[in-house]
Amino acid sequence: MSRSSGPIEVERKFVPGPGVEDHLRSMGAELQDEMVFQDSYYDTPDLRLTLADLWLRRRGDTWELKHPPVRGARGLTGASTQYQELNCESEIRRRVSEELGVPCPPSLENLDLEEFARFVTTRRRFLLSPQDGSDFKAVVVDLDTTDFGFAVGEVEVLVQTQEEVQNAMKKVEDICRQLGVLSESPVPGKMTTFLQRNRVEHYRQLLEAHVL
Ligand code: V4E
Repeated sequence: MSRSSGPIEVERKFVPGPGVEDHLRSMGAELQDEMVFQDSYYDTPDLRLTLADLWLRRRGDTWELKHPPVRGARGLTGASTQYQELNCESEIRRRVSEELGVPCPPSLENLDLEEFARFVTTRRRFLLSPQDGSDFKAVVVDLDTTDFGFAVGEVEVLVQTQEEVQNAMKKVEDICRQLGVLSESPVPGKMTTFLQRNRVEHYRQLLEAHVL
């Protein structure tokens, strides 16, 4: 069993229609939280982090790094994604400096990083409690709208090991099907849309590298 540090987020995005909240409630989902947060994303000037599918951001006051759980692989598989998220600043520094081939600095600010995106998200988070016999603790459904006029939904399950990812993908797909929002091709998220609209060359390079 390959246990990695921190849970693996298995996710599938969807286009939220007007009746999505009613539909979620009819499936037994409950609104858990509504939150507003600002994300700032960082990369080197030559985009080495995002071209390697590493997504470094500050969400509020917290540094977060999303990276594929399998080194060298991509997080996008079919229409689903799997990413591991690090929230510990020292672990993030270690992973980022390793990727850039430089010694681990005392602070992320010592690395030659530039902000390439910043936006505010309003998120309504719904929880689907586990059914009897389910392998998963809970399924989270986030409904996000951004300050650049974009809306997207995400169905997410957390797992601890790579062996559980396949089952989690099936679960996420099943929930999307029940919600009537299943798309066979990946649905663009907030970042993809932000880059497409505001950073065309960065977006083009990520497409060419098969990151998006
Ligand atoms: C991993 C990733 C990016 C970072 C943002 O991740 P995402 O899950 O889209 O955002 P968010 O704010 O909902 O994060 P959460 O709050 O759930 O932690 S930007 C692009 N990627 C890669 C990626 C991809 N290649 N394809 C798809 C469909 N999504 C993301």
